[in-house]
Amino acid sequence: MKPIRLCLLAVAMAAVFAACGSTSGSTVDPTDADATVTSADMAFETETITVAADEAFTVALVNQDSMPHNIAIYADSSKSEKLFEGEMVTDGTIAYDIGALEAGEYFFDCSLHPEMTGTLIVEG
Ligand SMILES: [Cu+2]
Repeated sequence: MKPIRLCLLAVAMAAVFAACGSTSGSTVDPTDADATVTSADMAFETETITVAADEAFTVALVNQDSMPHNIAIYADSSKSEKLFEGEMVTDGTIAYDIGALEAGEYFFDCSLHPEMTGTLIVEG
């Protein structure tokens, strides 16, 4: 019993250290961003973010995966009108400067993994 538990603990600790470890892309303090999206296990853990209308804003992406992710913003889930596409980041944090948007509800996803989706609410 005990050796197995110790082994599981070691695996869990390694995962935690890996998540806190290396970063790539431009690194920023996500607390400076107007909104923060966290991705882990091939999904956006933060599915809805809210920002103010008619002023430029920053969104931090905290990607805890070893797979690259980004945030791409579209007018709606039909993805017919792309408004923003961020640089990819792998196992790290990146901040995106996004231009002012009109009040409304927008759709975002990861360009590489379209099954990762979220909602951007721009409040007027
Ligand atoms: Cu992705």
